[in-house]
Amino acid sequence: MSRPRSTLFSILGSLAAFYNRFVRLFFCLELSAEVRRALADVAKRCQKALGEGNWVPEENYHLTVRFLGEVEDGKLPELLKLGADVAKKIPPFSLTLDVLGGFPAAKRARVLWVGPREKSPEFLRLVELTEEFLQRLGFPPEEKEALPHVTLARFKIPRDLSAVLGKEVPAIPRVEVESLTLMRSELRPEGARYTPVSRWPLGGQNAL
Ligand code: 2AM
Repeated sequence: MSRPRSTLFSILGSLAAFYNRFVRLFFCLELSAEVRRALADVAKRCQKALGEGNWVPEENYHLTVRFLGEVEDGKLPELLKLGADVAKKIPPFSLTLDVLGGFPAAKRARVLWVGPREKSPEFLRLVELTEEFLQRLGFPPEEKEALPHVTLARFKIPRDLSAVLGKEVPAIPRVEVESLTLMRSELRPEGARYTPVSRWPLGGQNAL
């Protein structure tokens, strides 16, 4: 009688091992509680005008540097080294989140975001360096253009965002970027749960 039970356990064990071998990861810049609070106020105003959508919870706001997707956990040590190597080459910088936008287009948007009006050369350098190091590890190149943004909402059916995009964004405290984070993402029915895997301070002796 014990045989079927142990077979079942062994199948379940193998399944668990298989799924545990992959982790969904991305490199990002975390935001202070103060900035996230101000962004939540902006999102609330937009929500009044736009209504239904998947509004990102305040604790999940971040600036993506590079989305990696599902990665075998054996790759973690080299990704941890990569994060440390990239971070020490970029000095701390700051940016102002002062413009709202929509992806892929303002009139049929699937994403409502807030980002900096001015280009951030440091952000671009951070993305380029991460990309360069990832390609050396054999990751396929990222096709999407790097545009610093914080996603406030996602829409299943594309939306016209005209009602909110022309408006001035209420002042959001300047974002002081002092570290790079490797984040784990777990997709759950109630929404994504993000957990920092590691954080590295920017700058240091080799900063560009
Ligand atoms: P987004 O905010 O523009 O949707 C975690 O999912 C982060 O990685 C999000 O900020 C998301 O950007 C970004 N990302 C980039 N490409 C992605 C993809 N193919 N699937 C999920 N998230 C992606």
